[in-house]
Amino acid sequence: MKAFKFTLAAGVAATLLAAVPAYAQFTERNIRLSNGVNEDHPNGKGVEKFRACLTDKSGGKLKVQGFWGNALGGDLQATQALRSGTQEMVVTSSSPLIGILPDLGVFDLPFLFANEKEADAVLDGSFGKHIDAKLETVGLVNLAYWENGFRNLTNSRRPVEKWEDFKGLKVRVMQNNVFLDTFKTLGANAVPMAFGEVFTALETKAIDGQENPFVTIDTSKFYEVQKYLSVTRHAYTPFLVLYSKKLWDGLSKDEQAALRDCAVVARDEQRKVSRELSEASLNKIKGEGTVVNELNAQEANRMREQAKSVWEKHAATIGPETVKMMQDELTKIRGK
Ligand code: KDG
Repeated sequence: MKAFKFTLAAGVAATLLAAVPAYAQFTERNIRLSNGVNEDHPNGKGVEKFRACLTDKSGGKLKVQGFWGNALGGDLQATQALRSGTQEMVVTSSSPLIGILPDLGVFDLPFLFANEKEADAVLDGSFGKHIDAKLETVGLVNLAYWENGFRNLTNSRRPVEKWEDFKGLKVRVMQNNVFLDTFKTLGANAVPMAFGEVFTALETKAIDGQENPFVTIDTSKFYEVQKYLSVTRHAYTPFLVLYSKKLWDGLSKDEQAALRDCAVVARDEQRKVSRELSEASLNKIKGEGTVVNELNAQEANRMREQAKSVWEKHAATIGPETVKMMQDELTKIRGK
């Protein structure tokens, strides 16, 4: 029996190693990758695909250890750990990082993208590379853009059917001045707060509402403490798949290439799962008793008009070159 087990193990090892070209340079590494969301969020499938791809390319030498639900700290705290070289990776929203790189605020401009197709084209094209280059100057290597998604409002007090209904609602927003201003401009009492504190703040009624994509409202169970969901699609936030540049610079070219390739393979899986789960999450939220309303086209346009002033106000802090580049890219994609 022992001989059989040895032969089997040797066979598996040989298969794994056969997948790796003899000349490839890989070192045994444990890559700690943290998320603010829970593992049943589409990021769970993304990390699974990323891990399997790296195992295949490195013969099992590059291992990914996933941490969920802010186990290694919130988005900003984990990102700072990357910059100091004490953690390898984080999958984080771009929004909490604008204090590190103001240009990231461009993604928070209200009603920027009309649909996922536009978002993918901008993020995976020259504009995404423009942001990637800037991220490297602040110690962060972005391997790919995954999907956080279109954001919608939940609250415990009333349906929001027109922008005036925001008045007096205490709404948690990400720690980001563009979001803060957007919700203040809509009349809400905006409260910046780290993601990990949101559920308790909603449960204790310290805040009335929050805003996130359906899959996050589902997998973070916000529906348990939110009576109303209003489909506003007021912003689309990407996830950055970041590697510590301090640690990246110590990797071989083969390891860097494998990480980049696998983050893109995993991106396509994560987006696919995110878009498949989105509808299912909305139905689940409805099934749990949350009252869902969709803004009609006229009220959605009025909300867009009301939030327009945020663009002018923040263009200077985000960076006029970055805002113009985004606008030019969208004009090109829309064929206008
Ligand atoms: O780590 C990712 C989460 O923190 C992400 O869901 C951030 O959308 C976000 C929020 O509302 O903070």
